[in-house]
Amino acid sequence: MTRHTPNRPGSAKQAPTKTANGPQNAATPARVPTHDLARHPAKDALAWAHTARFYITAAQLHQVPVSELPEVAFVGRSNAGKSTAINTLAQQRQLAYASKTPGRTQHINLFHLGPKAAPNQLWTDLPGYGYAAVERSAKLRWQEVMASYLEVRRNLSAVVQMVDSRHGLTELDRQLLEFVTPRVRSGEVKLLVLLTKADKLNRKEQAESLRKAQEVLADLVTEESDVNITLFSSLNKSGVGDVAEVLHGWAASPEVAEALAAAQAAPDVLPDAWDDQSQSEDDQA
Ligand SMILES: Nc1nc2c(ncn2[C@@H]2O[C@H](COP(=O)(O)OP(=O)(O)O)[C@@H](O)[C@H]2O)c(=O)[nH]1
Ligand SMILES: [Mg+2]
Repeated sequence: MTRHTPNRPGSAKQAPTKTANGPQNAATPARVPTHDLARHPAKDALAWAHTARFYITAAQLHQVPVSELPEVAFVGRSNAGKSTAINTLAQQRQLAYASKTPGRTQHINLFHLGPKAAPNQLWTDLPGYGYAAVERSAKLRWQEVMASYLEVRRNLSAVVQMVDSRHGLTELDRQLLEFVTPRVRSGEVKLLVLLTKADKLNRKEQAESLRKAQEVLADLVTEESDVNITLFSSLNKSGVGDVAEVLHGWAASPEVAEALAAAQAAPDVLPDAWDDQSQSEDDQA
């Protein structure tokens, strides 16, 4: 299972390396204790993903608390397999509500990851879009929630978009991406596209699905951007370890997470300027 960066001829840009637990540079002789050498990044990442716990649910954007934690927004058409993918990544059966009745999860749900005392990432499960039976006014409201969420969340660090590997990126998927395109291109927001339900395709169809998605996303790829695509299956667990590793790589460092937790516990230690700034940005929103 490999991840793919869309068409960048000659690009040296690499997916996150697997040396997050310490450099494994050939020039540096291995003097690390054996237990460190035995660490498996995917295993660590899955253990980390398993810490996901429900934080808050909101019916509207303004109810979502301001946060400085790196936030990963999970988006996708209804029925793309988003809830199942979140549950699979967290290795929990009912973290995100998975349903056979599409279009029902209309709230914004947030989850914390990392140590209890110092969370290091937020996952946000945004309402699925494009469910045919939803009336037009509801669809418009949706788009508004989505657009404003993606625009207003200052701490948005990445978007994980779930796309059914059999259907590829639809018009609605592309419209959603437009809300974040400038920030994806500048590298401010990272993008990871999961081609879900890959178990339903044979090898050839999987390759074709990847190729098509790469073609669509090529437009978002710049020197600064961090755009990845991977086949994913909650059923046979393909891509799960890789995705957990990528998400883990986007978590705040322990130092930052602890500083944020301390600031949360004693808000008055924040410099005044921070308050003023967030106030004025909130007012504009
Ligand atoms: N074969 C297969 N089915 C899946 C997979 N992931 C989800 N599904 C099914 O797709 C349907 C929609 O999944 P759900 O997670 O509720 O989609 P959501 O609307 O995007 O949250 C459900 O019937 C799931 O059982 C997968 O990896 N493989
Ligand atoms: Mg769902």
